[in-house]
Parts: sequence; structure tokens; C-alpha cells
Amino acid sequence: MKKRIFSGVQPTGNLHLGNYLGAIKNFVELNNDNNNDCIFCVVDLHAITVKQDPKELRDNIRETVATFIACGINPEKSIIFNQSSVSAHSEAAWLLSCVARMGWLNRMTQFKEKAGKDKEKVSVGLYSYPILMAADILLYEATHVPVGEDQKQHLELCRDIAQKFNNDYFAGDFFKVPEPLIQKEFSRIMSLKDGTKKMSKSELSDLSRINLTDDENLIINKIKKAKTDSLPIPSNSKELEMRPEAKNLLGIYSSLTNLSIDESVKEFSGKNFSQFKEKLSQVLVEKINPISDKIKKLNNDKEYLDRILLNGQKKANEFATNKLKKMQEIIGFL
Ligand code: AQP
Repeated sequence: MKKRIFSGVQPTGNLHLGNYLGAIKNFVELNNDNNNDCIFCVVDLHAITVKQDPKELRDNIRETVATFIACGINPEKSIIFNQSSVSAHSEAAWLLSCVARMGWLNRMTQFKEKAGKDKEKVSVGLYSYPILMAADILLYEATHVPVGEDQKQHLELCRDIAQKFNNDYFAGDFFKVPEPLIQKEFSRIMSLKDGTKKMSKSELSDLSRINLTDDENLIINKIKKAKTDSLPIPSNSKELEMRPEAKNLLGIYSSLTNLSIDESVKEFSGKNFSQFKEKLSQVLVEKINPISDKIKKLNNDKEYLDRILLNGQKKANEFATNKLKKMQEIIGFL
């Protein structure tokens, strides 16, 4: 049986190395495997859980598609579409919000992190976001969902929602319970300025991340300025545990070169960070430069990007609308 893969990326600008190594790199491998049917969604409904400028949002939706293709996803093979173009997502999210429990949502750590001290002022959408994510996945009967480690808890919630719907409505296995696909190592890339915070698009300082559109000079400069500690690189990876910035940079290097962390540590053991950073910059430039050039080129071809979205929308819409209709019948709507 073919695996059905579904995953989404928010068009909130500045797609970065964390998005690439934690998720998109995995999307490309899954896309290349003929045993998979892949659906990759630009989750614009998720993006508006925080305020977006309409023009920037439109540009970011197209740039996310450009990034998927520049990284190696083949639009002939995988469905690429934007979430708001398939209305079943919003409708199914409402139906599932009547199944999900408050207590489950109250445990979501990402909401706590993102809302911070402003919990009373953030949008209701930011709170209920994981329910929309469950709808995204369940509408397509996804069997596997490739995500970064930060999304693991939301995926567990999706599994709980699927099971509760099936049980509450005596619906057998109407909703498939999806499996997460999370890279075993380097699944959470941290900020270049603080090794305890994840690399993020919405972080104010651009120096905290490597964007997939950064050019060579920017990459070299950001790595030069990346936070480290004063100790040399240790002789074994266990010694990295209390050194979050060193661990993150060596993790990035390992992920890009497909080495284990132990192999990377061995390569640079006893050396100082400036020597390591030089090599890391070189590897990063080799990886990011072609992606960045391709994104910039594709960004100029709006018609091509819109055509991909329209093709994807047609296929996704048919699938999602059918599943939604069945959901409505099971619930008891006429
Ligand atoms: N730092 C990260 N390390 C590993 N994986 C990451 N992902 C995001 N950041 C990291 C994974 O990328 C996919 C798409 O994420 P997203 O853009 O939909 O949302 P996000 O997780 O909220 O990413 P950001 O950068 O933090 O965006 P903002 O700042 O807009 O909220 C997901 O699979 C995610 O796990």
C-alpha cells in the first residue's frame, strides 16, 4: 500500500534553515520515493492566527511554493496547494472543534510559548490552530506526516481527535490515525543567537536564522556572528550537552553533511570555533546558494507559481470535499 504523506508550511516569510532541515529536506526525500503520494500545503489559514499584511501574505504564499520547488519537490509528482483555496479545511476544523476537548488544547506548549504573557490578547485562532491542523491531515487520510520536532505534540492531538471522532460516532476507522515522521537527529534547529530557542521566522533578529534566500555574504556574516562559548570543540558529543550553541552549530553541520554528531565532533575536536565556522559557512553556502538563486528566479514567474497552486487546488479540493461530505453524513446533517 502506498503511503499518503501530508504536511504544511506557513507562508509567514523568511523560510529558514530550521524549516529546511526539520521538514522540507524530508519532504523532498518523500516526494522522490514512488511508494508515496505526497500533498504539500501552504497553510495560509494558519498564518493569519497572527496579523499579516495582505500584500506580504500573497507574496509569501507564492514564495513558499517557489521554495518547495527550489528545494527539489516536483509539482508533477506531488500536490502543492494553498489551504484557503480548499474551503473544506475551515469547515472540517469547526466540526472537529466540537470533538476536541479544552483540556487537550490547554496542554499545547506551542500556544503557551507563542502567546507568552499576552495570553488574553492573542487570537482565538492561535489557540485552536492545532484543530485546524488536524482537519488538514485527516481530510486527506494522510498516513504519515513529516514535521519538525516542535509539531510532535500537535500531531498527537490530531491522533486523539481522530480516535475520539471514530469512537463517538461509531465510525470504525473512518479517520486514519496518522503517524508522525520526525527526523531522529537534528529535528529542532535552534536560533544562532540563543541555542535554547528554536530558529523561527517570526524572531525579530534576522541574525538568529539563515534564510533560504540569504546570499553568500549574508551566510558567512551570520555564521561569524553566531553565538558560541569560549571553550574549544570537545572530543566527544556528550560534552556538548551543556553547550547549546556549540551543539546546535555542530548539529547543523552534521545534518548538512549527513554525518553523525560523533563524526562531526571528531573532525573538529580540539579546534577553535573560527576554524569550524569557516567550514560550516562553506557547507552552508554550497547548500543554500543554489536554492536561494532558484527561489529568486521562480519569484519572478508568478504565472507559473499560480498555475501550480491552481492544479493542486483542483486535486486537493475533490479529495477534501468528498471526505467532508462523509463527515457531515456521519455526524447526522441532512
Ligand atoms: N527551528 C526548527 N527546527 C526544525 N524544524 C522546524 N520547523 C520550523 N522551525 C523549525 C518545521 O518546519 C515546518 C514548517 O513550519 P511552519 O512554518 O509551518 O511553522 P513554525 O513551526 O511555527 O515555524 P516558525 O519558523 O517558528 O514560524 P513562525 O515564526 O511564523 O511561527 C514544520 O514541520 C516545523 O516543525
